[in-house]
Amino acid sequence: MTHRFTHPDAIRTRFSEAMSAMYRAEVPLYGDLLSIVAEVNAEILATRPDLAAEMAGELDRLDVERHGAIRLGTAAELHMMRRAFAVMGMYPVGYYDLSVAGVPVHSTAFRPVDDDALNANPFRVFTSLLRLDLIEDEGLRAEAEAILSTRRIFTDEAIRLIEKDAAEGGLDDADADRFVAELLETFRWHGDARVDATTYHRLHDAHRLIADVVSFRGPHINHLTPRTLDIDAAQRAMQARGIDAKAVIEGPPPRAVPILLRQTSFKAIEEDVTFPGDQPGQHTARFGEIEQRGAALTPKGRALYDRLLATARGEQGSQGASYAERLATAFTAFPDTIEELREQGLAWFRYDLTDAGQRLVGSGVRPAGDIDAWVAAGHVRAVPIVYEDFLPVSAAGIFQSNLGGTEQRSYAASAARAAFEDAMGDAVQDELALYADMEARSIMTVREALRGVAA
Ligand code: OOG
Ligand code: NI
Repeated sequence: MTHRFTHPDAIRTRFSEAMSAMYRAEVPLYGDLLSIVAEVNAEILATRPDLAAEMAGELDRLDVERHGAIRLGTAAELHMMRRAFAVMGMYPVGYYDLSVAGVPVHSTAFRPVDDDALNANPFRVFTSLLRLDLIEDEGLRAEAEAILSTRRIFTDEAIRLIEKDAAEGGLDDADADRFVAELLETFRWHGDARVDATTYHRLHDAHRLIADVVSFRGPHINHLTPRTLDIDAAQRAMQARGIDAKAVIEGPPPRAVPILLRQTSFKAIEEDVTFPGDQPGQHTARFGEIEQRGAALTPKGRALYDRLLATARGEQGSQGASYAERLATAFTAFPDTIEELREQGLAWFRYDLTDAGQRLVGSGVRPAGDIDAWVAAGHVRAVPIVYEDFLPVSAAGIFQSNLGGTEQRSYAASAARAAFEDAMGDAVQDELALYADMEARSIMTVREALRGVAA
């Protein structure tokens, strides 16, 4: 039986394209980042045929790949946002407590979760919820709450289509187009503030981020990030074009085998806004970012990453003059070949048959041993699974740099995952379980192919 529903992957692609076009019009520098990344990626693929071959299955998604970020104000907004993302096959993965880094939000990433959906389009949105409970001034907290309680960030038509999708199990093509256009309105920039200048400044004094979330009509998309294959080259290209790039690339140092996520951004731009009564003002929130993704790490690998990063950041005594040097020195302790990462159980892998493995299947010989033996014999290939998520320390660095950089606050660290999930109306998925599952399924497929020979 065929049905008339448009696939969620297709809706997600339409939405991420619409978002990219909108943001390029709103923040022209983002268009520059897209062209830098396109140039760098083309150059790398032309000069590194090994990489091009290794990435074969992933190349299709590279040009469309990007992530964005929004900051929400209320539980109800997060709840409806979760339902809106579900229409596009995006689900909450991971819980990030940014309060430890002095940013009064907690967050999740809405993203596709299974192999096919990720390959079709891995569009992700880092979604934060403001934590009013961390505002000390009770009067200001109540005021912020009252202001937020009267705004409506979704159009009536968007809500109608979200409900229709949930009730009927999908949207047809015309409804899908309408949904994309209506939901886009939620992410649009509105320069006309909902609060007067005095209130804006009071909120701003409590924390820049509070002003950004509370003062406006909606959760404007604050950056969109294309994925590069060489972030050092992209960083140099940004500087060569005179773009005011962040000084330090967040995440691990340059490596032969990239791990996790490296990110750089240009500083947030100062934009004209108007307060009620046509009073002019200025607001700084929106920026651009470039990312490079590498291997997803196992809990053991992640623990090593966290420890070495802490060392480089001087939290446990560090060596080297610049941060880049300290980082490079600390990470000499992180194995940098595919074989070591695999043998030491530091990264997750996807396994598939090599040409030799295919021939073996065809010849009817059943190979002895297990996955390790088949890899050693050259019948099976291990390719690192791409990290699809975010890093809390890096995210905090990104927040800090685009909030003006100088601000240092501290909050009594307190994760509030249960409250976040309660507000959202669903639990966040465990990213480690998702990677473990991908690896296990690929081993099963390979084993079936090779064992089928003997059957
Ligand atoms: C989100 C910052 C986090 C990333 O790539 O780590 C982020 C924000 O500024 O709202 O996007
Ligand atoms: Ni980002």
